[in-house]
Amino acid sequence: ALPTLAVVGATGAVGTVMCELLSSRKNMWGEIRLVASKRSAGRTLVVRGDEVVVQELAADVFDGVDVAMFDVPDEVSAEWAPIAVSRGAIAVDNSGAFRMDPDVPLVVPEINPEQSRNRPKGIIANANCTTLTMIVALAPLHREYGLKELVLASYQAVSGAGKDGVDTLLDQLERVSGDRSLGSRSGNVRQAVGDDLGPFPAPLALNVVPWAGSLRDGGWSSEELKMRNESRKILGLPDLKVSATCVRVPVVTGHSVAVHAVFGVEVDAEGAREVLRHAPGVILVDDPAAGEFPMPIDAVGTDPAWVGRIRRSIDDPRALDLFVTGDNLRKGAALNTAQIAELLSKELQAS
Ligand code: 2RA
Repeated sequence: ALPTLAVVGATGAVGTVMCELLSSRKNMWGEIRLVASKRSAGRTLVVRGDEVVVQELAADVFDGVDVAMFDVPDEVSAEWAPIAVSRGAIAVDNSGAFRMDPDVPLVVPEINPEQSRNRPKGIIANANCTTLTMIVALAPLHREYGLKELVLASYQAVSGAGKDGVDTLLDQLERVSGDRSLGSRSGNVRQAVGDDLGPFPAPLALNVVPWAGSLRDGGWSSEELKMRNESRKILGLPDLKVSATCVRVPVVTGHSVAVHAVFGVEVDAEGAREVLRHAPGVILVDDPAAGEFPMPIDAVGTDPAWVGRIRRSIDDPRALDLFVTGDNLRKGAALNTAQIAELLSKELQAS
């Protein structure tokens, strides 16, 4: 029989995309249980064409479940993923709660699928969306040239902060759209936007905000440290030098990263393009003369990492500069989780 799947957080921003993906990908599941907080329990969602009633999160919803996906905040995963495991499920967690735990593999199926079998805690972690956006494109370049250092700047969409982030941006855009005074030097976006900043520390409409996550030592944001620590773990490079600056931009969905990557040997842009043309999960979009570059408006709703603007550094023949864009709710979250769960489904069916 096909394994039973539970989707915890089914009604959230990522959970909604997960339901779409489970309806469109090759079916690897018997029963699919949808689970959410008390507030959303009782709602009906459509998965694989069937109406499914959302159940409230409780220990017994995991009875008989083989694989439980968690698309919920860190503290909910930290509490409930071990409960799912104690009830016999393998947990695939999309929160930050377990990513850096040495006993929890951090799996990207295009890069390190074999690690999904080594799960001493019964938990497999899914990387942060900003890391996932770029890592699928960087891993094949690392295999070819040997990565030494990354200097990164992210351009993160508001849906990374959930539905509240999206509503906040759209409300703010409505408030500024008719205000022609904003075209003059005396225009004041803060005033036009008003007090409701939603989950962000500053207005997102007509602005960019160099901040995502929470404050950590040395002035770094948690999101910047995630890019560093998770890249090191996924690539198996504990000494990789990584400096990231994470920036929120007024885009609904689609995280982008500008990458300066230094390798151990000399590189050339056409060689890198050739590597990326054949890399799984990557689409090369690199024809600036024709106006073709990777952009969120094109990448949204698609599976691959879109890569382009590939240049060899003028000042360092071992360095490449490039731009990557991906759907932060798909490869950045739901898709990668679904791919990990599908590895488990295959494993369970074979055993
Ligand atoms: C963000 N990476 O974009 C976070 C969400 N996991 O806010």
